[in-house]
Amino acid sequence: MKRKIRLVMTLCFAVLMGVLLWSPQARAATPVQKWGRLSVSGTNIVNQKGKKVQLKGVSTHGIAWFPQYVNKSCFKSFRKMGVNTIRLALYSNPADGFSTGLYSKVDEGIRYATELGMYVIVDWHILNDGNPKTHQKQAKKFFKRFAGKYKKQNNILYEICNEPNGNVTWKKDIRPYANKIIKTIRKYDKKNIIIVGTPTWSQDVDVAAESPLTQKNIVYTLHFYAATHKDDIRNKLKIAYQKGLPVLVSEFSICDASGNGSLDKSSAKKWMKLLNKYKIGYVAWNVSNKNESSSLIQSSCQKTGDFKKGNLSAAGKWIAKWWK
Ligand code: IDC
Repeated sequence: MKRKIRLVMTLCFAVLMGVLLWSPQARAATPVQKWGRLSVSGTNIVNQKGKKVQLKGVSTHGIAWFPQYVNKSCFKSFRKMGVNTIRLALYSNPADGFSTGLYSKVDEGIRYATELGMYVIVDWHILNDGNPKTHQKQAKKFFKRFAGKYKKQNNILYEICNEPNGNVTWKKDIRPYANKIIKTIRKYDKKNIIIVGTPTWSQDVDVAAESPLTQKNIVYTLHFYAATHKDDIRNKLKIAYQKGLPVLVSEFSICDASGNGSLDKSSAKKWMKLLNKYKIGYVAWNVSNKNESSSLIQSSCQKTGDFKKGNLSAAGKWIAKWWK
């Protein structure tokens, strides 16, 4: 008899635990479960309820050079530290490793981020190719493939030109390029946010604010490296924001613009305060252990996942304080 009672009680306990563990309240919600599909409202990115939200992300290095960090354990350890967004950087220039063979790596990254309930930025990383028009044909094919494949997901953002630079203007080059690529993406994906680069390595958001695009759910990129980019660029952000331009910092670090050199924490602090004031999201460059100051992982760390705060570089440790 006693044994029967014990058995019944154990069963009841097991059922109760099951119910508790599976109830939505008890399961820790992922970023995407909490916010759902993002959109742009006025100057800000908002969640499915229309509330302003801040993306806090990390960017891979070029996935041609550091593909080993595109893995679930790596992304999960950043999620644990408070990161809600992964940016997958595919350099568009063949000399910087571009190859269509890397599309499956991007697919893999999207899958891991999706399984973890994180947002994922698919970044067409133009840099040494300067003008986004240089590889426009390839860009169109790229976004046709990715928007076609992921149009039903609610956690994708498309970044269509990382950093236009050189003899490139907003009106003659970037704006027309953006209009074409946005059209390509919108044939498939009608809703997810599209991120558009700005002149001078994505610093001139003030120029974009003078003649913004007219489509919905567009944000404009401002990139900064705190030791190089200071009040002059912060002023560009203030001007753009006050004019009503929605901005996302889809790449930054706290060292100089080479991705190396010493950290400028005082400039970095000014940046973070300004971004938090405006509720603008930010994505840190880069997830690798390359021996340069912008790498988020210590160069002595050989792991490719399961990172703890102790594995982060000096820049990583400083930035991680802003994630929680
Ligand atoms: C840098 C990497 C470096 C790599 C170089 C290739 O940190 O390891 O050798 O690219 O050209 C950017 C770019 C980003 C740069 C980074 C630092 O978006 O690709 O990465 N940076 O220079 N804009 C401003 C700085």
